[in-house]
Amino acid sequence: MKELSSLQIERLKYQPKLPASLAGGINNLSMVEGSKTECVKDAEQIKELFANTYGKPVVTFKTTSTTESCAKRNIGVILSGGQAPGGHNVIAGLYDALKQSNPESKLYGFLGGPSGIIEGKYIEFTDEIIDAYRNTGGFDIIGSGRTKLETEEQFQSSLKVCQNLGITGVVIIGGDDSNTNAALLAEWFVKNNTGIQVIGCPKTIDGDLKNDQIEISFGFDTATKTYAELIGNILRDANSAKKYWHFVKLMGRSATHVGLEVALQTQPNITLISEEVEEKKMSLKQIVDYMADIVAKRAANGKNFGIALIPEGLIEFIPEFKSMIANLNDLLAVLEDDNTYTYADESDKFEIIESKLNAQDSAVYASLPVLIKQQLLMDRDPHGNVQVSKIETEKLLIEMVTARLAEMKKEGKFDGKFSAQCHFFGYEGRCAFPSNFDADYCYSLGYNAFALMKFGLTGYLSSVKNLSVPASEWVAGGVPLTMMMNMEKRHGEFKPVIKKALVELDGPVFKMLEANREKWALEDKYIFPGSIQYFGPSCVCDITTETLRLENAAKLATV
Ligand code: FBP
Repeated sequence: MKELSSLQIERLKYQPKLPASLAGGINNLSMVEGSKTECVKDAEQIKELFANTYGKPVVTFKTTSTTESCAKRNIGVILSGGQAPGGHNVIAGLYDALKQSNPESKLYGFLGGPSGIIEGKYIEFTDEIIDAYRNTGGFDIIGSGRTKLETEEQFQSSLKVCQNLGITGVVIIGGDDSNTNAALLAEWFVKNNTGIQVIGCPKTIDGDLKNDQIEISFGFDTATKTYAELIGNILRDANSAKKYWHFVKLMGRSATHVGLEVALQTQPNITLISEEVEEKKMSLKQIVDYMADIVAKRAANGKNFGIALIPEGLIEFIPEFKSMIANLNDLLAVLEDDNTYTYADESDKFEIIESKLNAQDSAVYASLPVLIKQQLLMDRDPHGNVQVSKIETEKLLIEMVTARLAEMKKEGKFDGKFSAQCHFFGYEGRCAFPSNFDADYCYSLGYNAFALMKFGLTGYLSSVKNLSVPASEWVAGGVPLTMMMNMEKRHGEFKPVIKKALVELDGPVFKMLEANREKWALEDKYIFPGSIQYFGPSCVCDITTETLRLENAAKLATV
């Protein structure tokens, strides 16, 4: 019996590329410091909360001819939050850098996410373990989790675990919430003179952990290519059978970077962008009218088929829902703590909720189908986020578009057929074999994370920039986590958090969609990207995303 597929065997052998500044080896590096930094907003509060780690400079690395090895060190690593292709390569890069700096050094992997460091559950990595996971998708090497790391007790237990293992550095691989925790842990470790450094690595397929210093989070490249392949296949199917409308919800909890990227790669008939919905204050009815109008126009041209991309987080951006969900979050937190409430049955629960919300929010909640009402009451994730992956917006929209088209039929404005299929693409892309881009980027991020530790830094995010050019020209360095922070309301309280990067409506990526979507709605300009290629010509194996290409081209144009 085969134990590995041919692709698995070949991918294990792939040697990820490093930026030239790191390729000279971990022992031949020098660090260049930039000027002091400020956070994005709420400087007073952030400065006070991060008195020891605030305002540090951005740094970059250069190769030097002077060789300097390191004393033996023990480092721990955590995978945190949702899976993203390339996580194993971050660990491989970190491991290789650590062992190159001193073969006696040890890397420990905390199991099951941040809870691993709190509860002292870990493994020690060996060459054998690392070699079995090089260039593979998934986080199964040590598992992941969404435990928040923020209380004094959790920090105390983490300290004990680190001290028992002789750990002097922790790398947290995560998204905005997990890196917020990394910043809190870094600050606490410095404040308590523990000598333990904390470095973050930017992970999330959502692509919303980015700023001037972080061009993209890892996993976005592979996940969007995976979804684009699937959407391309569905476009072909729709264009062949010519009988279905496909409503596809795409992952990306808040921002619509995934939907936007996939739209540019495939050119579907409808692409909803949450940020635009919010900016234009579009109601659910207006969104439905917009979609029904395109369905009717295509039907008038004899096309009773098409494809619509719906962002996972849409519901939270529709103004009437945004307010209702925010108040519902606060209400659910209160009801959870107040055990005087018991519910006879589900409809009793809905009634209590409706009676406790203000009139406007109550009306919005009451107007929803039971399925969506139930889904909105599901547990929040540990960071207080609604689990939008469980809210079937695609079904809600199909139901509402069907109803609107029935009305239009009566008004003589629609004379076609509307038969819809729904899909949700999210988990399909989070553990794919990392593309060459993600394999290289992740390995570099991990390698670079150790370089930041080597130079004694803490409270930094590993940063590798200049990503639209060949890997050898990438720029490796670090950016202080506090630089990305502001204060936001979570679980009813204002907390320091890393600001999410939403789609910029005046940015080049959205502008590209805006300039083309009318044409794509009616004329069929579908593109079929096919599957990710790992071996073959560079023009198909090493291409990155349209998002990165357009954003970096715009940056260059303004220089
Ligand atoms: P991260 O922000 O932790 O990377 O996770 C993002 C995400 O993939 C979202 O796109 C999605 O809404 C969510 O995870 C799903 O979470 P879960 O894996 O807990 O179902």
